[in-house]
Amino acid sequence: MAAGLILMALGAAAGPGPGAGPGQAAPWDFGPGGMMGFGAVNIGSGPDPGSPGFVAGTASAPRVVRIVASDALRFFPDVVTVRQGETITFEVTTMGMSSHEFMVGPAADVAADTAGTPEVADVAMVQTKSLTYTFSGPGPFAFACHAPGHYEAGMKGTIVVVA
Ligand SMILES: [Cu+2]
Repeated sequence: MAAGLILMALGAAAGPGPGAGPGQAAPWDFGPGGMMGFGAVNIGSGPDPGSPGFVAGTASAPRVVRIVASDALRFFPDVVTVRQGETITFEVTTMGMSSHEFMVGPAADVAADTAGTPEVADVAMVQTKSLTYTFSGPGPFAFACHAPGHYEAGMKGTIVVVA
């Protein structure tokens, strides 16, 4: 049943964008592990701010948001909504052959690849790395991959901050 729900979620979420085709193994399907809460193996990452069941992430209990990095040089999702002040743990999984980076922080620093901006690097095929970040202030915040050529190809995402 859980697997069916996951497949439905994937089908609804993946849409026509870059991602796994039908029948393709999904790297975030880690098998019969978690079904609820932080152990959930669905890309939907749980309710967004404003949705029923939303629970804001805190420093001691960050909200987990799953991100897939693809060979199409895109992140999925490429828009993440957070509540101002929330602490998020991004679980970044590479789906495809190329390795990616995931940088998150103030949009200007992310765009400029400023040294010291939080990031994880060398996320290789079917590997997952996590990065926890607290969205203090109204932003703007963003995320990006600065592997050579990737950002220029459009491998970036937007953080929407809600009050
Ligand atoms: Cu990349």
